[in-house]
Amino acid sequence: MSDQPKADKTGLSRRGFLGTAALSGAAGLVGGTHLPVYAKDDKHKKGQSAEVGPGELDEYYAFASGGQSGEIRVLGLPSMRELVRIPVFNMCSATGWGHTNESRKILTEGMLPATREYLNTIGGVYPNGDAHHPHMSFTDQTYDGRYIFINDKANNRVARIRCDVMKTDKITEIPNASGIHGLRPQRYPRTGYVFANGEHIVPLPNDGTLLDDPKKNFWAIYTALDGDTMKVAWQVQVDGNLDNNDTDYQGKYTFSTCYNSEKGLTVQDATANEQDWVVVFNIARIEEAVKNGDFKEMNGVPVIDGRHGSKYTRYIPIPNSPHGCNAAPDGIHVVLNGKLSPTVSVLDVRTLDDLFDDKIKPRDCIVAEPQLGLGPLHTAFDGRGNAYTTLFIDSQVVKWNIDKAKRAYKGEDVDPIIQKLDVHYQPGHNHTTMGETKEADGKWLVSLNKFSKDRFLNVGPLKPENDQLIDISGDEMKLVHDGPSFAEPHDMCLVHASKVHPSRVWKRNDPMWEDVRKMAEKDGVTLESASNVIREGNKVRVYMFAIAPVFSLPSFEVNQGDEVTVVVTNVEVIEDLTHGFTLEGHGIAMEIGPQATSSVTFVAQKPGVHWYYCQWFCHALHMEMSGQMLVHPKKST
Ligand code: RUQ
Ligand code: CUA
Repeated sequence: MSDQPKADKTGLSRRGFLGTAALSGAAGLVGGTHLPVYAKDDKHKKGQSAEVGPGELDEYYAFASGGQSGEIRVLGLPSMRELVRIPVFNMCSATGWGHTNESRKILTEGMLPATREYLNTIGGVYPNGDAHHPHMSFTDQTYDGRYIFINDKANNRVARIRCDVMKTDKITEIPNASGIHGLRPQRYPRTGYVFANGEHIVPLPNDGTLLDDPKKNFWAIYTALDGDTMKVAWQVQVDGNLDNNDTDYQGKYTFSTCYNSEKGLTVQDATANEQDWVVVFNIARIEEAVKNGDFKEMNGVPVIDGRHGSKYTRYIPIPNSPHGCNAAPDGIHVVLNGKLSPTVSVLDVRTLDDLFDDKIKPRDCIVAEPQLGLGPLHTAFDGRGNAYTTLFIDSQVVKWNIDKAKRAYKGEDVDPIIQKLDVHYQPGHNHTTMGETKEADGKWLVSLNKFSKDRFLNVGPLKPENDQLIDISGDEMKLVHDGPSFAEPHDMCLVHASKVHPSRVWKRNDPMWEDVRKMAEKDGVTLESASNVIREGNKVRVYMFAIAPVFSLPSFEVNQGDEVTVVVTNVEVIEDLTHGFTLEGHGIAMEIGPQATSSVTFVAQKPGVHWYYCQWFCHALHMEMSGQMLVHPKKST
């Protein structure tokens, strides 16, 4: 603990507050070893129990997207208890995401210049997002606990969340593409690439020069980001549009469904064809193209021509406006969900080398096409050869067997359907535990239903959605829990707890506040023991640290019109001892976790006394953890 702060200039010392730490209620956790206690397995004898008793931990993390809320929610499974929310594309009153300098850097640094210019008219950062598809990074075909990636359909972004601290650390705005929707990380050898679909066709370039003739001028773009740098590696221009995507288990191919092969701009036009397609991308050939210069550069990104006839892609006809795209954990099959067709189409990835060598026809890659019911949207897997497909219109989940579906496709008289289970109501995505990895364990399925209707107390016209937990460990699916959720866990990623290793407190050398640390060094200030007010013209930098129940600066003074940066470092070493800094009447509130530094910049416009206080309950004297900013009025001249 030699890197811990000692006494400071205000006379507050760590020792002085040791006595009060006991009052905080958190002291008992110091240095505790936390061996996970998962819900006991003996409860599961007759089917599993979803009950997780008091003090027991869940066996899985569920990373749920927040849909149009723009955030990620972390739940425990099977209890479905919500554990934490991670702000991503939204603004957050609790944590200051969107307001702190640290979050604004992440929100702005990957922005395109035109967006930056536009956003200056509404406060500099996007206040919203539409987060659909959270997926964890992979190493060797299974989750590796490093990152969660997620798309923002509303503002064409891809974000990365660090699983060690459960905070967003990179956001990249994707050029040339529109409506970033389907998103999947590369499974093998590792992530690697993160593939992101542009759902909407737009003029290429979309700079106002080509505003009409969608068939000729509007295009959809497939993007590969480098998951390590979050920079765009390359893009592919395709025919039709792009909806959902997935990658294979071999690192060779990636796939995307297309529901608008017509390139229609209206519902009627976009649904005219009986068949649309799945487009397959050949990763090695595309990398060659980038190396050999077979691309056009657009907004600093190599854009490869992947339209019909190109050697980089193949188009496989699929009925009808297909939606979900799901690779099975057997590493062989990919299920394309027919949406307007009652069928799903099963593609065998082992046929794709021949397809790209033109030895077979596109439809030869389809090895099954079972008719499942109305409105198949997404499919999940149990690792035992079974698939679970949501039927939006029928409000059901259908369990079916891949092998039987293949035999039926060849003409054998077998019924691939094992069971249909009613869900409530209109399911979109579904997800199984570890189901998109080679370690699919077939224990739980969550059906994310778009409507709840009568399932919960009426809360007025805007109702929750319903995320239902289904036990799939036995021969029969059993519905065990209704989970109301607000707008809108669109999709989730179910990860065994043993894969994720979050920190208990921050590390002082975290890159999150690197900029602030440099600024402090220039000012000759040590963040961990700071109680300094540094003035440079009308710029004022206020440094303090927080230790329950005080800020090291009980007050500070500035002049009206000063640009003030407040930097607060939480020097607590105790787990779960988060402080906050809320400045009354200024729209400022930030979270400062144990061993973290947060900062915020504003202009002190309002003369007078303005209290600041800690808004995260930290101590028996939490109410007293406060101070005052004195703003002297501008001298009239
Ligand atoms: S798509 S309900 Cu945005 Cu995930 Cu299928
Ligand atoms: Cu510090 Cu409440």
